[in-house]
Amino acid sequence: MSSQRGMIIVLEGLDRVGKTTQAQKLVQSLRNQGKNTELIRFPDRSTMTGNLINQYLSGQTKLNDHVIHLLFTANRWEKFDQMIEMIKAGTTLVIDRYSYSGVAYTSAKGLDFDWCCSPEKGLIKPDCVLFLTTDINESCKREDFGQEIYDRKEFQKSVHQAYEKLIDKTYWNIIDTTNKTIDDVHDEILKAIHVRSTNISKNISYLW
Ligand code: NYM
Ligand code: MG
Repeated sequence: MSSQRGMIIVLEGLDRVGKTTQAQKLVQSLRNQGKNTELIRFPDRSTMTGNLINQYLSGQTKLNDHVIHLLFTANRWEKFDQMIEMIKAGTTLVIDRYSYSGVAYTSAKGLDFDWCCSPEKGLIKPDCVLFLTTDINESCKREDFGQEIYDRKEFQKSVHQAYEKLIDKTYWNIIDTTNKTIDDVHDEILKAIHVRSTNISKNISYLW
């Protein structure tokens, strides 16, 4: 057991903004610094709920908007115990999408914002959220955009507006990636995390 708990870092943002690339690079850099680090991605499509979510996102299965919302949340609760264990053991978690995606994407459909937040209550609160932004006209042109049901430009604009309601400067960093290289964005992320890491509470906090 390590004496210090692991840091919890979440990457958020619209589809094709570069979260997955940055999450992978971040894990590599933190490991190079000698920190035990694990990458977690939501939705985790490998579980039973993840399989249903995948069918929904790919358009194979239709589901009521409330049902799919709760499946995304359940997909996070499935990982809860394991995440607690890892954090307590001193492992840093880099998480590619989390509850903020859940609330932003579902509330962008018109569902009640508070209702969207409520099943997330009790999940682990991250120490830091890195909110990656870019010009939507650019991200919508990127390879693979359009493959899943939420990949429509007008909907992405609504999701962005919903994300804005969630921004909390006390633990969010907005990283504008427009016209920046992957390495520039990576450096900005490392700096942001360094600043946040000096201010981590001993105890784990919970949403919301
Ligand atoms: N998504 C993701 C949600 O609608 N709710 C959630 O809770 C999460 C975690 O799933 N368009 C949406 C956002 C994405 C899609 O994610 C799949 P990704 O990172 O593109 O695989
Ligand atoms: Mg996507």
